[in-house]
Amino acid sequence: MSRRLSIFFCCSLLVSSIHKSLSAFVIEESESGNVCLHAERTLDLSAGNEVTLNGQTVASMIETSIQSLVERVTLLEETLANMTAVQPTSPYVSNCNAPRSCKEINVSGKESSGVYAIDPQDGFGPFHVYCDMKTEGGGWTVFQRRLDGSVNFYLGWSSYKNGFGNLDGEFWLGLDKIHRLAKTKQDLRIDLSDFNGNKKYARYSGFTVGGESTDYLMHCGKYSGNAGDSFSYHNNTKFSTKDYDNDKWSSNCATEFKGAWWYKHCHRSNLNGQYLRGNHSREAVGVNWYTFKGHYYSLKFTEMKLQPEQKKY
Ligand SMILES: [Ca+2]
Repeated sequence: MSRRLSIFFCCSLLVSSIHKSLSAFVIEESESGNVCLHAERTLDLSAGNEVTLNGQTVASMIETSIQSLVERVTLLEETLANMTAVQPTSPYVSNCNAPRSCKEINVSGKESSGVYAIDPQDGFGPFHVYCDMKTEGGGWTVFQRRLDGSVNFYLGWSSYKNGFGNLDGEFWLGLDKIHRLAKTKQDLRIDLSDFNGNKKYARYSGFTVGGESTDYLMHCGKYSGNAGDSFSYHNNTKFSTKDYDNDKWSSNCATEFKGAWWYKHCHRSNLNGQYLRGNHSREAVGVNWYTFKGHYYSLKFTEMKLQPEQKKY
């Protein structure tokens, strides 16, 4: 004896369009265990047989279904045609092979200081920086330089946010980019020279700069070097410009001391101050590093640079 497992109707488009027929199939399992399928009954639709289900002919049910499908496809086509192109949220797709920092470029074998493209791989795209490949092992990304007084540094918030100057000369890289480079702890190195050729430096571990929503809150860690520590005083302060006072003084440090800096109330260093070429009479308005030349001497040369903290490449 065979056992009837199930009965089903098959009315595929193929069957209906080619054979115009409707079949009832039976799956049976024989005593030997073989499963077989055979058409138990086939109705010829093309010959005018009117098979009805729930009072509707099968042919009209298929017709209705196809019509419904056509309407839905038409609606989809119209919707697609009316859609406008949507810009991706990030206009740049990172090149995963691009160097993330001057340190990576240095390690890859480039030993000449100069302008290079780097990409922190954060989805905001590459940009150009000046890489110092000579100082203390090389691979420093420079983000500030004073050199000859050719660039006006007494500028407002948007200028300090976006950067200004020339990477081969005097410049400020911009706080947005500095933040992208210093989201995680960096080594910070500051090189200084006076007009008599004396060179000093200050080094800090754990340098970080927050994003604009934090007003570029800066942290720095342990000092080393020979210029004296004139930056730890500014640890845990926000950036201030002449048009945006985030300092801890009742008045505005940036306008008082003609610069833009992580002022507290107010400063031990003012490397974005006025380029006054050595001694000046008004206190603390020049390119000052208090523990090197005091508050009445404007330095000849400054460079601020960073690289990933104690990272092995
Ligand atoms: Ca203030």
